[in-house]
Amino acid sequence: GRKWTEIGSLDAELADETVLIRGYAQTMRAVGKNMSFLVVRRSSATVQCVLTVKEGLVSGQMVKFCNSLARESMVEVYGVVTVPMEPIKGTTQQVEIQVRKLYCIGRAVPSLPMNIEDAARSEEDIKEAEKDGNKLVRVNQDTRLNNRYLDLRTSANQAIFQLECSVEDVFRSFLRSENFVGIHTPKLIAGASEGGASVFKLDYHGQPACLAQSPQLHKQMALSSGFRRVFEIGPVFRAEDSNTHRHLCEFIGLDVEMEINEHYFEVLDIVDRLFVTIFDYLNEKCKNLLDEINKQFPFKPLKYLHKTLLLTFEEGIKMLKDAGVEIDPFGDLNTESERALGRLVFEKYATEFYILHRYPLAVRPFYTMPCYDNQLYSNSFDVFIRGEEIISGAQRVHEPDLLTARAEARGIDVSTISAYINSFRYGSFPHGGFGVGLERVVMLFCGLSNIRQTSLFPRDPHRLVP
Ligand code: ATP
Ligand code: AMO
Repeated sequence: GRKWTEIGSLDAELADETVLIRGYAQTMRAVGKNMSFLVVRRSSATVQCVLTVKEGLVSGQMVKFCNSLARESMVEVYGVVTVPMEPIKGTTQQVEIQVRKLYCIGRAVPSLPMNIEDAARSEEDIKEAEKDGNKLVRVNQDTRLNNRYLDLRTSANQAIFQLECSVEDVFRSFLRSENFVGIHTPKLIAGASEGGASVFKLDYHGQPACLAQSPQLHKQMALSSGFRRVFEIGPVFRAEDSNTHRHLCEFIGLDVEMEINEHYFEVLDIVDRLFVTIFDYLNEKCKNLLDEINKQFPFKPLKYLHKTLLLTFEEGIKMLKDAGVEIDPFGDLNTESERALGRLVFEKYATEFYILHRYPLAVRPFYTMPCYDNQLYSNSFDVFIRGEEIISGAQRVHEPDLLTARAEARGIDVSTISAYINSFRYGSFPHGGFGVGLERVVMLFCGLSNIRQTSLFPRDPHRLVP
């Protein structure tokens, strides 16, 4: 039979064996009429295939066929593995294939909208080449996103989405080990769950409806239904109306909701152990992926403490004030002050991951529990990586009359959330939780500059295709 082999597993141990590989024809280099070098790529692995008429291995026709292939065509190569005398430059695998047969099973168009080699180049390499007077092609973000299925073929991009999957895996397995149950809440709902502004409205069989801005109402109703600890991994929709580097109109939310016995610190303890577990896993088990990402997008490893730093909002405000940043002690932090605080925290505590809690009640959603000792503050928190928010969370108001009053005070039409409020009228218990933006976690862990890089087919205000 034929021996199918992954390009990534081709090594000297397979010397003299006949193998069959499948991959993208990355480059073809003709040497005279009788010889050609073909580099074939799959995922992040590349191998050099040699076609030569000399020893009668292939026909001149076959060499010609190889040279006429369009880049990125899908090919199958049947041949013998050899180990060259000299180390091979430019491919990941340190063996070659002496080609016997070459088939093209999926032709690419002759002129690509972007070359994968161009798309895979680091900014550093481009600048380095420019110093020497060589102008290399820089592929801009619109070209990348318009041709995302090509852009995603680069090694760094392949690695980013494998890493993202690992974050999901660890999120799930950690929470399962802590007795959380995974749930799926509806994405078609009757009203806004996070306030009105950024909601996608639609028609639901003649009735007005919304795409869920979060699983907030239903994850809490799951607790009203007797579940004590739940999590969800699912899409979240926000009709963001401006373009930023960290907002998408559709993102993947990692949500948690849990019973509280005595204090919302029980929720913070889950955040702490969950994220330390995720970061440790990425650093220990995903080294190859991080290396691949680093080659194109160099970044310093995230600095985090084994016990996550916990700061109160008041302490944060004081740090900012002491550093001369003008700030409203009962207002929300803006992007700039969040970044500034991130830098101050790093200088003082040597961590780029921390929890800021006890936010002013006025800047938090209506369902947030006020602090018992001071109603100006709330049992709420945000979590930051490298000075940018990845998580919001809080203890919730589980007392239906207070919840109604808080919603009304925010101008929310209570009739649209009566099922949610009523769910707390049948025996409720203290609870809290949080929501994480998956794309932000991967973006910030890897020090990437734009959230579109960590969304497979990003949705922003200007992009609904592909
Ligand atoms: P969350 O949804 O938890 O609020 P977020 O990261 O969007 O997460 P916001 O509280 O909405 O955070 O915003 C924090 C700051 O980010 C705002 O004060 C504002 O400066 C900035 N910001 C938020 N949304 C936008 C936007 N669409 N365009 C530009 N800046 C924004
Ligand atoms: P919040 O609105 O802060 O909280 O969202 C939670 C987390 O989701 C991510 N996020 C986004 N990611 C990409 N694009 C966006 N437009 C976007 N908006 C938010 C952020 C943010 O920290 N119901 C609460 C959570 C809770 O209290 O349980 C909520 O939705 O990483």
